[in-house]
Amino acid sequence: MSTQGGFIAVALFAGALIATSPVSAADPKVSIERPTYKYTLVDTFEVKGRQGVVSDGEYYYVSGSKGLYKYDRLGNLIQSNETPFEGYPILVNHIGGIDVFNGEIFVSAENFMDGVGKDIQIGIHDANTLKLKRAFAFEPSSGQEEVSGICVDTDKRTVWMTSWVGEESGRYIYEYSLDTGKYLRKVHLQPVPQWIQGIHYYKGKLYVTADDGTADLDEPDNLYRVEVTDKSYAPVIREKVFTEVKRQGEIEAGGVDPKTGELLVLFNRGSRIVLGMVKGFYPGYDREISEVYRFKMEPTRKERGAKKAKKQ
Ligand SMILES: [Ca+2]
Ligand SMILES: [Ca+2]
Repeated sequence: MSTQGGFIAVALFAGALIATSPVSAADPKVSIERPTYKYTLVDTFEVKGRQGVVSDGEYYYVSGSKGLYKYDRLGNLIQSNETPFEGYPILVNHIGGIDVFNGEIFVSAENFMDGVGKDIQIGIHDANTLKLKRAFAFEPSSGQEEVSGICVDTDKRTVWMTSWVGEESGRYIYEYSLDTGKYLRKVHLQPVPQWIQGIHYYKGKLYVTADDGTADLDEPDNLYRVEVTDKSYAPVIREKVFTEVKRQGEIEAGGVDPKTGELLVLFNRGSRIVLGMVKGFYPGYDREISEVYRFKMEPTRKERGAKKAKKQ
């Protein structure tokens, strides 16, 4: 019986290898077509900012289009910076997603006007004061025309940025040196998620959130995993469909809490968004509600291994 089971398992595994080989040349042992984690909703809490959320394990940091906010573990607002653009070397008026690393908040900042971002900068703020410490300008020759999200690859010490503006700009994610701010390269997403709003790095992988579900039609937004290597392109795999939200709206940026291993994602609901701008509200709403959703993450591969171990 066990031999037969083993034979079937081997045959299935071989089948999986054949099926995935054209897209998993980087590591043929791993099927890249499946989600890496299973996500279970824990709870939600309302916040002031509408752009992104991250955690350093001690606090939650939230970005608004024109503000930075710090919340304690219970979801109480404990600090705000509503003049976050003070000190930027080039004028900016818009913040997208953020990340936090080593006591510093990495802010995706730009001068956003008429659907296009100009003078993109990586603003590095003190996590204690929320004030700007230093800023790096982006490289215009990269072709990036807007910045919606940012994250730090803490292993490679690089910074990644995304573009919400599509076409050529939105087809890539853009990598910079964490230490010098130097532009390194852009990586072509295959396929390209629509309306990318955020990016985060966790345990060797990059993930992007995409506002690709149409709220008017009750379509959910999605999280995608990007399998980056040293190649100029990277396969994109759907990691999660956000069907649990209270009302379909706009997904924004998120990240993983390093202490709890929970996925944090910011969602906006209630407002009708036309071309990136709030244009009135849905029935039953007189304001836009921004909430952080917390999801428990369990590795899908380990889970299968654990179940097998129990049976034996
Ligand atoms: Ca955004
Ligand atoms: Ca949406």
